[in-house]
Amino acid sequence: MSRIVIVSNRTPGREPAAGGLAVALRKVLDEREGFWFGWSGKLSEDPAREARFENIDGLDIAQIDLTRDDYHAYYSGFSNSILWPSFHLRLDLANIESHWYEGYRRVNQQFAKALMAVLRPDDVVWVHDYHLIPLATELRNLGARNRIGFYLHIPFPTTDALYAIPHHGELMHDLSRYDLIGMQAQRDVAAFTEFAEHQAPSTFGAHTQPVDFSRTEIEVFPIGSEPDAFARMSTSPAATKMVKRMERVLGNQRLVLGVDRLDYSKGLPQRVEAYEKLLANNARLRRGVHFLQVAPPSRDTIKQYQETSDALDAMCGRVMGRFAEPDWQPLTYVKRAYGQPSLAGLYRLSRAALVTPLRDGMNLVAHEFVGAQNPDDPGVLVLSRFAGAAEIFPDALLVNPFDTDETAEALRMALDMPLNERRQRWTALMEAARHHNVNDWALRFLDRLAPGATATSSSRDI
Ligand code: ADQ
Repeated sequence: MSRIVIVSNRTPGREPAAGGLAVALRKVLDEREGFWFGWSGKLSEDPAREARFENIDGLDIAQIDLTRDDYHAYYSGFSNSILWPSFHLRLDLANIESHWYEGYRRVNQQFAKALMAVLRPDDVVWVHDYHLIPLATELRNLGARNRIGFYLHIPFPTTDALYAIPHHGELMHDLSRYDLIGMQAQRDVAAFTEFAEHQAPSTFGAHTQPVDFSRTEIEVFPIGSEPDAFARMSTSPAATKMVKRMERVLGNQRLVLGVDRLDYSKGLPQRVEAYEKLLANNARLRRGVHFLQVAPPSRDTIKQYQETSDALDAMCGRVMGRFAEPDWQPLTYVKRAYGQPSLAGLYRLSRAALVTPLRDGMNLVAHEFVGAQNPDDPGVLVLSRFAGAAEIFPDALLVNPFDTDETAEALRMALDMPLNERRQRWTALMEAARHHNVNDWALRFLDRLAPGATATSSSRDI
């Protein structure tokens, strides 16, 4: 059996993996020979160009260091200030400094060189996410003929948003050098197909030939979590400890929960505004409900992230000022990360979760929340239509997160929902979460990428 090489921007660290993704890919590498390749997290003025191999808790990892300048242009610059906002249709927040592209390309070349030196001809390479779109091209330029797959964790943009990205023609050429591209949702494959069919024939980039996806297979592979692991974790000692802490504060109040990285794509200020409207429109609910938003800072060297954080501070302050009383607080806002068991406890304790991103590849919090519910008394999922998860969870209360009146009303429905309906909805959600679990996701992608795999009727050759 061929080895599996997983490539991502960052290699997993020593600390326990935060998300299901790292855990699932670890499992793959427990069962198959192979290793995980990526950036070490270290910056150095004169980094070695060869990959360093290390075994961390049973996982074989190969990593390289980067220079501070390259890292800045590649990661904070092109990846997170141009690609991330554009792919999430936030051109107003993009910072189009086209020179960052050179650093982005250079880092992808460094990745390719270091990886090529340790790659065997029959290794299967699985590349993750928007930081590494050019990697297949760079590997192929060095002679790699391996099967190479790419998984996009974030949404694929509309053609207009794509055109706002410097060097988008090159990037589309780069995508066409993969054998298989996986995306989160039908919506993404539709946007991609629109480009591939109508724009690619007239897109050249720096090439004499137009972009041609005829040798690339594209398919939807919705990622998921490990819902049964979350179910177990939700009654673990660490979860119970967190639940007890919260219960002391809550008394008879019902908990409404939000859990997100602090990112403008997650719709946090809009969510707080919706909660404000809930309290304004339903005086009877005041003192009987408490909103807890957990949002650890991320990418906080980027100005747009600091501004989102400030906007959220202001919104929370406004709601406190408007509704708090000496003996009642309408909300708590916590800017830090918690371990998965503590989160699982919070998910289980809450009567409703607000998962309302303005746009999201999938959104794993939705999956984790479903997994952690008590089947006898489950909470309600209020979910954005613009998360990939909306395709998986039609039984959630789906909302337009830009419409804060609608979100407020959905939250009211969630809080008033009779037990019977909550159970019915949750049963359907749990079935979907199990069906789309992260372990099957990884195996399905690797099956399709395996040498000699043939297209299924659900896949789309373009
Ligand atoms: P993210 O944008 O990071 O991921 P998401 O899918 O919600 O978004 O995953 C976040 C993960 O971080 C979850 O596992 C969650 O438990 C964890 N997390 C969030 N807040 C936390 C906190 N306060 N403490 C501890 N853990 C916390 C990108 C895409 C998504 C896509 C995933 C996976 O943007 O759309 O679903 O990749 O493909």
